[in-house]
Amino acid sequence: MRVGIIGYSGSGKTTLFNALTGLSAATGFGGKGKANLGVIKVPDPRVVKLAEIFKPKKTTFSEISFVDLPAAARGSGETWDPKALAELKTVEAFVHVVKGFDDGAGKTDPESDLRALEAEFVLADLLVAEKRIERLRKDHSNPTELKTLEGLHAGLSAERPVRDIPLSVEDERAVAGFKLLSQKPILVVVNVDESDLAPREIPPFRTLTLSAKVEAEVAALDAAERAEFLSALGIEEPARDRFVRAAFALLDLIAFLTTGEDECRAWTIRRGTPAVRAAGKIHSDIERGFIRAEVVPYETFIQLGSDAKCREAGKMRLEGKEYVVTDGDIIHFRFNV
Ligand SMILES: Nc1nc2c(ncn2[C@@H]2O[C@H](COP(=O)(O)OP(=O)(O)OP(=O)(O)O)[C@@H](O)[C@H]2O)c(=O)[nH]1
Ligand SMILES: [Mg+2]
Repeated sequence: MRVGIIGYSGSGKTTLFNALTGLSAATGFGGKGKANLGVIKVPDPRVVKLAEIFKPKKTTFSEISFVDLPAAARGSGETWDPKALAELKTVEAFVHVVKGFDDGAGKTDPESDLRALEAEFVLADLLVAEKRIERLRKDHSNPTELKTLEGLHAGLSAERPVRDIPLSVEDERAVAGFKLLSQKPILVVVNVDESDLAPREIPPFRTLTLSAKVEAEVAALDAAERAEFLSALGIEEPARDRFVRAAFALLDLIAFLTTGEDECRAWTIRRGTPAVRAAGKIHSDIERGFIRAEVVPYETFIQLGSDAKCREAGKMRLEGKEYVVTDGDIIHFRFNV
């Protein structure tokens, strides 16, 4: 999963990036810094446990990669340069950091910052739609796409983000290639002062309230110090763990597991993915040559202790291509190429 960290300059994007990745990228550049790239492993105790049982050569967790781009200040017109915009198009979701701490530079208003940047994205998408509509009206090459885009244009003109405009499956297909900014799912992080960590809500967004500055300090500590520091501050769980859960819920992601002496591994997929597609996550050959999936839920496997015991007990199910994978399924794919 690739996530873009967005928000106005000084909202704390790079500070959050450091808190999530444990890296120490330089903060406070005001739109002149470099993009930061980082990857985290998704904590999954099931993978740890399976690795204890199988003692595999390799243990692999799911990963989330982050892109943190410097932004311009609010109200400066263009928040990102074209290169940054192109970068933003490549991510699957946004983490939108809004400033909720007081740095002495005047009143902070997380909600209006959020709406202002949303409006910039809506405008950027509107321009994309307009350009394409103009072209399609001239060359009549695709009446279906034109109709879709006109509908989209009407919504965007009324300041609605694409994600709030109902689209048919065909509409979705027609606009997918544009990678519209206001279509991407958003997780809002309200970056507050450590003295007031009370959760803020900004409907209808999924919101995490945290102090990026404190969390970045937390991330830099070793495990023993960390627990002490967190409890002293009354923080139950580090930002990274809260973040991963929220991101999975936002994108409706689940994990299935594969085991063996070579590798124990978690794979991230969208809820509702059929077995044959899940197989394709591992390798296109397994998707193409899919015969069946042998499935046992993680909990059952742990109770019984081995694949052989699961088979004996009749708990290893044989499933076909269309089987909908559920969270925690341990799967062995049978395939033929
Ligand atoms: N008091 C306080 N300061 C913070 C907090 N989070 C970030 N800062 C400070 O705000 C300044 C800007 O933070 P950055 O993380 O660099 O902000 P940014 O969003 O990456 O800014 P650009 O890269 O310019 O777009 C830094 O000096 C941070 O130390 C916070 O929770 N509390
Ligand atoms: Mg920054």
